[in-house]
Amino acid sequence: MNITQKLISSHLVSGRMESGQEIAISIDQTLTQDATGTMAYLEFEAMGIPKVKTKLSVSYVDHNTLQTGFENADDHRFLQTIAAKYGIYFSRPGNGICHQVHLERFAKPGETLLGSDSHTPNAGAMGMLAIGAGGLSVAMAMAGEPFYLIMPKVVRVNLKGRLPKWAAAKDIILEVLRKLTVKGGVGRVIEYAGDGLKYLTVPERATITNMGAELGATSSVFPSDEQTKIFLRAQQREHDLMLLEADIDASYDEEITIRLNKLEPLIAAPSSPDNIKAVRDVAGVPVKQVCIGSCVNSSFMDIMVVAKALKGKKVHPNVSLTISPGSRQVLSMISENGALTDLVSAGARILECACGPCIGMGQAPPTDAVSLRTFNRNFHGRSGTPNDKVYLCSPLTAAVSAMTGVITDPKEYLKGQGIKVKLPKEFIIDDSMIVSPSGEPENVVIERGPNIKPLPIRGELEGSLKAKVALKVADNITTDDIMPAGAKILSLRSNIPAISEYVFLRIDSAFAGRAKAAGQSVILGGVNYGQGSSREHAALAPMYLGVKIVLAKSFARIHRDNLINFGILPLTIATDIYDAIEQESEIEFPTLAADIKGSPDVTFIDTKTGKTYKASHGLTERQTEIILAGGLLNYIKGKS
Ligand code: MIC
Ligand code: SF4
Repeated sequence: MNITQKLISSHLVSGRMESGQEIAISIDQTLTQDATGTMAYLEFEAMGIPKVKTKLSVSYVDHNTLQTGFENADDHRFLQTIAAKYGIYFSRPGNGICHQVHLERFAKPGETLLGSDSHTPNAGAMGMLAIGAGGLSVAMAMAGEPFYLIMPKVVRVNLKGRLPKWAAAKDIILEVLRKLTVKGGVGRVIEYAGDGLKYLTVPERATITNMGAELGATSSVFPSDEQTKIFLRAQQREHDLMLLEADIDASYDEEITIRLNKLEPLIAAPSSPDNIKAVRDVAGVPVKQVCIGSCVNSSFMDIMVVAKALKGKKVHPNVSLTISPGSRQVLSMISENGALTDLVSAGARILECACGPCIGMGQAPPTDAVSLRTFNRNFHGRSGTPNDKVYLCSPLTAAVSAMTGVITDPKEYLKGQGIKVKLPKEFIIDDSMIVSPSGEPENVVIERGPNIKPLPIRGELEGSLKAKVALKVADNITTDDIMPAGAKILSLRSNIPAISEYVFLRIDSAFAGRAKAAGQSVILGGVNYGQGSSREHAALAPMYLGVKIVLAKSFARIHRDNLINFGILPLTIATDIYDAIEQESEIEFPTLAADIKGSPDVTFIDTKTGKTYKASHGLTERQTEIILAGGLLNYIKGKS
C-alpha cells in the first residue's frame, strides 16, 4: 500500500477503497480557526453532545485579530468559553497561525485530522491524513461521526536529487502547480516520494503540503521518517513518532517526477497560484510591497532565511516590508537569537503572529502596485485592493526583492550562492497560550456577544422550482469571489444575515439585493466553481439569500460538500448548456425532488426558448437524503 491507503485503511469506517467510491473515515483530531470556528461550534452545540469525542480538538484564533469593533473580541470570548466547556484546547490570539502551531505542537503521524480551513493538509508534512472541510463537517467529527469523502486517486510525486542553494521548498510546490494547475489535484491525494525527501525538513515539507490546497487536492502527504523524528525531537515530542512509509511495491494512480537540482526560483504571477513563471522572466518589475509570512512560509527557518538575507542591509525606500512570524514559538526564537533585531534594523514592519495580510486583514497594497508575498493565494482582490497585482514566491526571493525594490532572482543576487538555515536542535517550548479545557465544564458559562446570530436553516428541497439565473460567472470562481473576506467583512462571520449582503460583492455588487428580492434563484458557474477556502459562509450566505441550485461545469471538493451540507443543490452541466443559458434566463425544474430520488440526472427547461436540458447531480445515496432534507442539520434531526 501507499501511505494514503495505509492511513485510510486504518481509519476506514465504511465503503470500498476504490477511487470514486464514497468512503467514511474516523477522525482523530480536529482544528478550527476563528473565522470558521464560531459557526462550527454553534453547529456542534446544536447537536447536544456534552464533550467532543475526538482524541484531540483545538480551536485557534488567528484570522480575525484586528478587532476594529467589538465583534471579533466577542467572538474570541465565545470561542474560549465554548472550548473550555466542550473539551477543546484553545490557542489564544497571539499564539500563532493554526497550521503552523498545529504542526509544531499537535500533528501526529498515522492519525487523521479534519480542519475547518482549506490549508489543513499542512499537517500532511508529518505523515498524517489531514483534510480541510466546512465547519459543519468538522462539528460532526467532533461529535464522533466519521467524515465522508470520495476515495481519492493517489498521485506519486517523485522528488529526485537536492534543491540548489537558491531554490526553496516553495519553488517545489510552485513547480507542482505549474504542472498540475489549480484543478489538477481535484479528487486526488498528492503523495511525495523519492530520494530527494531525505533532505527536506518537516517545515519545508509543510510548505509543500500546505499549497496542495491550491491544486484542489483532497490532501497531500509525506512519509513519517528520520526527518519527522528530528523535528518531533526538537519539539520535545518524540513520543508522538510513528514511522510510516509506502511499501516498496506500492501502486499509484498517477506519477510525476521533479528533478530538484534543476529547479530555479519560481513565482506565481497575478492572479492565480498556477500562473507560474521563472523569477528571471519577470525580474526587474518594480515592487512596492513585500509581505512575508502566512501559514505556508512563516516557520522559524523561513523567517531566518529572510533575517540572514537582510542582516546589515536596508529595505529599499519604495518597499514596505511586513513580516508575520507563524507562531509565538517562531517569534520567541528570533527574538532570542537576535534575528528580530536584524529584521527591524533593516526596516521591516513586524506584524503579529496571525494570518494578517493573507486574508486582507490590513496591508492592502497601493493602487496599481506589485505586492510580492510568500503566501499561498493571490486571487483577485483578496489583498483588499481592487485590481491588485499579487505575486507569490519563496521567502528568499521576497527578501532579496525587498532590498532591490524590483522582482529579483536570488540566484542572480547571491551570485550563485544561497542562504540555508538548519532546523534547530531544540525549539523553545512554551504552551502557556494554549488553554486546556475546563475540569469543571458544568460551571463554564458560554459568553455570546450580540454579533453571534443563530444559524439559518432552509426547509426541505422543493418538489419543483422555477427561478431566474441571478448570476452567470466564468471558470475558477473562488470562495473569495463568492463570500469575500478582508477587514470589513470578516468580522461578520458569526452573523449570516449581515454577511450575506456582501455575497459576490466584487463581481456584482447588486447581486445580494437582486437575489433577496427574487426569493429563489440559481447561479450558473464554469469549471472548478468554488475553489479555494473552506468557508461554509460561501454556501450559507447564498442559501440565506434564496439560492437553491448552482449549475456549473465542475465544482471544487470542499465547496461542493458545503453546498450539500446547507441544502443548495450542485448540478453539473455540459459546456453547450452553460453557453445556451444567460444571466436572467428563467429556468424551471418541473420534477426536481423526484429526479434527485430516481435518476442520476435532473431535467430543466429554459422557459423562454422552451428547450429542455439535463444536468447530473452525482450525489451519493447519503448526499441525496441530505439534499432532500434541506441540508445536513435537518437530515441529522430527521434521523434522531
Ligand atoms: C483562506 O485562506 O481563505 C482562509 C481564510 O484561511 C479560509 C478559511 C476561511 O475563509 O475562514 C480557508 O482557506 O479555508
Ligand atoms: Fe490564514 Fe492565509 Fe493560511 Fe488562510 S491561507 S489560514 S488566511 S495564513
